[in-house]
Amino acid sequence: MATTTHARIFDHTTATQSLVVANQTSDQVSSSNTNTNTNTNVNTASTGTTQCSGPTTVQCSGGNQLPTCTSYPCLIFHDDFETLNHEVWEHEITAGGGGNWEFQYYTNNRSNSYVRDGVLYIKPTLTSEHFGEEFLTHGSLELWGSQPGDVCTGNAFYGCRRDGNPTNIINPIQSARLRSTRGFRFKYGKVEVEAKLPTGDWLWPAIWMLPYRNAYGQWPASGEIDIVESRGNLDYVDDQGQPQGVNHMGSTLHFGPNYWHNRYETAHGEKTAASGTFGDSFHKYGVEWDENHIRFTVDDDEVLNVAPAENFWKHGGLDTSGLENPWEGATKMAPFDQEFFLIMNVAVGGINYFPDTFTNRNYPKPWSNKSPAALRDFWNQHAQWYPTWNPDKNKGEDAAMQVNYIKVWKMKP
Ligand SMILES: [Ca+2]
Repeated sequence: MATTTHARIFDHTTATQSLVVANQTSDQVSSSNTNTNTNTNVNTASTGTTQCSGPTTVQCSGGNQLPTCTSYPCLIFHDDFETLNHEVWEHEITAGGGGNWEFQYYTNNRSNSYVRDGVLYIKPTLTSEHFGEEFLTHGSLELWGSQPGDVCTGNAFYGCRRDGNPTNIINPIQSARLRSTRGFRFKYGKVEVEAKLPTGDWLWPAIWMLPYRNAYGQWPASGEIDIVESRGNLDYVDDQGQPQGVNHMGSTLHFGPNYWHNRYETAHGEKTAASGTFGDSFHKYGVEWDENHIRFTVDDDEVLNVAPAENFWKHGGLDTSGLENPWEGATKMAPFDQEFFLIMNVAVGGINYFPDTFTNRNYPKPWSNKSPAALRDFWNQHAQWYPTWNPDKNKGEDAAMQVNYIKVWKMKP
């Protein structure tokens, strides 16, 4: 199951730019016994001087003040997406993506992220539709910004400015990535997300979590919790012929003392949809996380359960590595014993998540992960992949990740 597809190791031979530290994944799945409409369990956020946000988001903005819990399970976060709450969700603005040289850039507009009828849409579109095709090869994508609402959020991987030329074109896809860094973060509890994943070749949706503070150092030493990731491809299989497209999903923990010793292979699970796909209807992704284990589910079926016998250093077989243990003296769940925040995004392509060894049955993969011009190679074949996004049907929303709600409960004091 664990394939090299999840490797975040940057291949230096392909690099036209500098070494990348990747983070792109997502998801948590969890389970269960909570009624999906547990408004009865909502604990009212304490008022005082803190201004609390609207009724659909049980969360005080600014400072991450959680509601006071008096009974358990205690709903500490609930976004039903009746509105797009910018106090909770910050849009990332960057062309650097998740460090996998993906083909999208992230922007903050209501074409790529919006709510309608209680559903959040994250919809990728073509950059050429906004700026013209000439822009890709001769334009400059300048994201540095100057106002609080438009400053670039990540310059890693040339994220704040890119200049196009015929070989190194500007990211041909616009998309969105939202994070709750300012508005909501938590340690231990249960997460439930109801979402419909995007359908369309080379789409890479993710619902995931990163540490609020890097208490144990840089990625992946402080961990990454991927609730759900998928590939939107219509007909895509791995080297064993097993499904790897939109009918398939995965959950993963990333952890290790450094970039080269990420032991995600020991904390990764996958599921194929029993029928249909994860893109043709809403599914429930869950995470149960406490001081002993972290467990992921889809529609209450277990995807992955990681319960380290002693700690993550031993769980990952790192005790024989000869390296320094960044979690020395910490709890057995370290690095997953700190506050994490939520992230939702739709990435496209890149050079790590779509292995060259997998087979796209409808037409060959347009780019090689070793190509120095993967963006160009991908874009040049858009007559093949873009129709699979169904841009002219259903407002193009088949290619959008759709999130109906996110709920987080604290399960005990
Ligand atoms: Ca909703």
